[in-house]
Amino acid sequence: MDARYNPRNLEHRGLDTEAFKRSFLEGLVYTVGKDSRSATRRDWFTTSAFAVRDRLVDRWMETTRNYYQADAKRVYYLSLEFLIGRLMTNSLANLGVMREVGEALDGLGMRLDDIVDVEPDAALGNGGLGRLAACFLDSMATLGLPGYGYGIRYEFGLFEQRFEHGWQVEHPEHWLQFGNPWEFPRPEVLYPIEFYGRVEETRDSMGERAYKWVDTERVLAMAFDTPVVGYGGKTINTLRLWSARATADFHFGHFNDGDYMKAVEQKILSENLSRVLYPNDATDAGRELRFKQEYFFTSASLQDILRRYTQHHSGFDELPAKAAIQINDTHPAIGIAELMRLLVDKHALNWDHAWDITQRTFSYTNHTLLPEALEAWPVRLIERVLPRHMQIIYEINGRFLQKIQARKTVDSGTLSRVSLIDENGDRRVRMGNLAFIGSHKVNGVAGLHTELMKQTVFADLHKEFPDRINNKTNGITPRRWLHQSNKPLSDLITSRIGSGWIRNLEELEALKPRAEDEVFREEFRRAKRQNKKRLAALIGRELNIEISVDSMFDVQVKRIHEYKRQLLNVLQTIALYNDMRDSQTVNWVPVTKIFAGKAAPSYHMAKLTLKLINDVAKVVNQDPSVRGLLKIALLPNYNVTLAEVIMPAADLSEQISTAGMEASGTGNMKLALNGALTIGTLDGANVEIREAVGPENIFIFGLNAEEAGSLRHGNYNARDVIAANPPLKRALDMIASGVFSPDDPHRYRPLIQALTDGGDPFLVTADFQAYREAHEAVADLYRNADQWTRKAVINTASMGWFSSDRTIGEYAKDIWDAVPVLPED
Ligand code: B1N
Repeated sequence: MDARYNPRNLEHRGLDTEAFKRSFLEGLVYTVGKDSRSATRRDWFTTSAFAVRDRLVDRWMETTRNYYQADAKRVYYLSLEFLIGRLMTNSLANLGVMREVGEALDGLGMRLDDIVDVEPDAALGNGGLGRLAACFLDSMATLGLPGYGYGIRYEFGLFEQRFEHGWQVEHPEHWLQFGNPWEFPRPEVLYPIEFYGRVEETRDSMGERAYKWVDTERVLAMAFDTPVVGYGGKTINTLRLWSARATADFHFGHFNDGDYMKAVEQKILSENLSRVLYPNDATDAGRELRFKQEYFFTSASLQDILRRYTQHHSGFDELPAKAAIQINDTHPAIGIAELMRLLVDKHALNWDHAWDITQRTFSYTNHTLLPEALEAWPVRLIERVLPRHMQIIYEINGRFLQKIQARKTVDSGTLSRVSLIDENGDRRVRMGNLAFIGSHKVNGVAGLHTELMKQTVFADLHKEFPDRINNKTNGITPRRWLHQSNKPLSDLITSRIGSGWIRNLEELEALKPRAEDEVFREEFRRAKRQNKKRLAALIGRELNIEISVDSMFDVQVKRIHEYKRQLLNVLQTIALYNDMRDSQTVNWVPVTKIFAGKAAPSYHMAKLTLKLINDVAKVVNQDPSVRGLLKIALLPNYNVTLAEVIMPAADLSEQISTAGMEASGTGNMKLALNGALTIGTLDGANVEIREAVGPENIFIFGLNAEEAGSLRHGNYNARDVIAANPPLKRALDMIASGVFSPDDPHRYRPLIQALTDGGDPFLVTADFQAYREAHEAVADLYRNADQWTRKAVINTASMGWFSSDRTIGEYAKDIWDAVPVLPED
């Protein structure tokens, strides 16, 4: 008998109700240190989480052993963000013990729902990019791929949003305050990370030039591991997050006795590196601390990856065959220079050899084409913070430009555009170009986005390396976004087609004929209604707004950004409000407009948009002349947990970005999977959603990317368009004259001016009429509940391809060359 499997432990950690009950009672006393009389809900949550965690550990270690025994190729997903959310329901559902744990708690007089509700969100991300990384972890574990997530253990996650007098106010999100039962601190897994200092040129034993980075400041990166449970609980992977620790000897030697306090102060400051997540989504913060965060976690991860590799391999020739490193946007792109430094300076490989290994190991995902989001760090900053890396970047660039120059197709304009250094203005390093050049594959996140990458930011590089760019349309995990969050629909689906869809979402296809099944449609509607009731209750509690579950739930939830055009939605809402007041006899479809989303704290236009939504809501919600037909709810603090309540309850999904600007979107997929119909532009993955569900089951409107591009670059005149559209003009005049802000009539001048003097760069006015007509078509369809449900069913049934399992399968095959390692039995 293997010593690892202690039968007493197995009995102790059984998966049946009684075993959980025993663990809970024991854990409450001996792990949490409370008796059942004084235990709070949080104590019960902690107790339950530890009991569940105990049941992961054996399989977790087994997964690690299996990878090691197979000498499997590992996939490393480096991401500055992982937007995980809560883990209790996820762990229980993926382990398959939801019922048992629920019963065990019942037996102790507790309700699972109450316990789940005290868990804070792990909000270590801003939006889609971070959530995608979390979905990918779930899919890698479910598919049995040896995938590791690497990131930062931020002490403060994305800020908590509250509204005070309608304005967004940010509060710190101290998610670790009461401890985190899911993580395992690894104080022995510690790597030094160096900053500043200078480079000394020396000669090695062969008389070759060599470089030493000296007089640096050091910080330590300490690992915290969180198990990532695949569906079925067979494979359990690892998310390793780095936390900054001061070195033990931090500058104490440099100070005299009198400076002791100063030394302690310095020590504390050095731990700021992992203190807080930058709250900008699709914009570049451009601050030194951010750059240091990027290097901090990338260097720690690379050191860890090389340590794991060199334990069992000699030389580095096999690194590309044993490790695939995916960099999530350019945030970890400094890793390309870092791996070169480690291979050349520390392990004495020659440059060409090291470059070949680096390029074959790295691959890069681009998530945005917005110019303000493309990272470009000032040369002067890199020179100061990472002087050796700046030399390496120059060397990469010199050799690269020389090679390119040798090709006769290249002119000087091309050379200056593909260079790693942007010489216009203060000199900057183009991190996108570095990531492109240092990778064997570069991908976009939806078909249109990938095509636009080829035509715009990477046009020159694409011409030189036509096989490098490829598309990997995003996906979402069906475990969290249907199985766990929408029990009514999930149970209904399983009752008809079995539960295979949870692993193989394409099986939803079998639901398509059910669109014609009257009984199924009725049950589908009932499931939606149940979800709408739950959301209506939440809106009642949070906002004290009474909404009808019979109204159409029209939902726009995502970060607030001009390109996402929440303003277009608000203008249509005001126009509808006017229509409802003007025409009292029309049989209007009752509508509830539901908004949620955070604005970057320094993004004034986005914050003003939130205030506008709240101001309009205040007027509309209490106006008796609309007879309750229109309600507006802006829910505070949009996060994963709130999304899990909103997605299942939506009737209509708003995906209305200016065409060409939303790289993919993933909320669009979550909503359609849960049976919402989409109203949207031909942008991002909406294009592919239309192909999947069929053009008759989606409301596409407005300019396409090409038209939007030429309008933006031509002389578009928003003023003429406004003047020619009375409902639009009226809505704008109401905002501009203070109808919604009588206390400050000019409050919204910046928003109005952006549309008029500003030339309306996001083409809100250009798409307004088409958007309004699309909404009229939506309302007409909603009047016919049966027709609506038919299309909703087809939406759910057609979303199989948007599983992140499909996305990850494509990455594994086309980019990583990685295969699953499945446990025996
Ligand atoms: O990445 C998502 C896409 O679905 C969205 O369309 C896209 O907007 C989003 C800098 C970003 N792109 N860029 C970012 C986030 C944080 C940051 O500091 C940029 N996020 C996206 C997943 O592919």
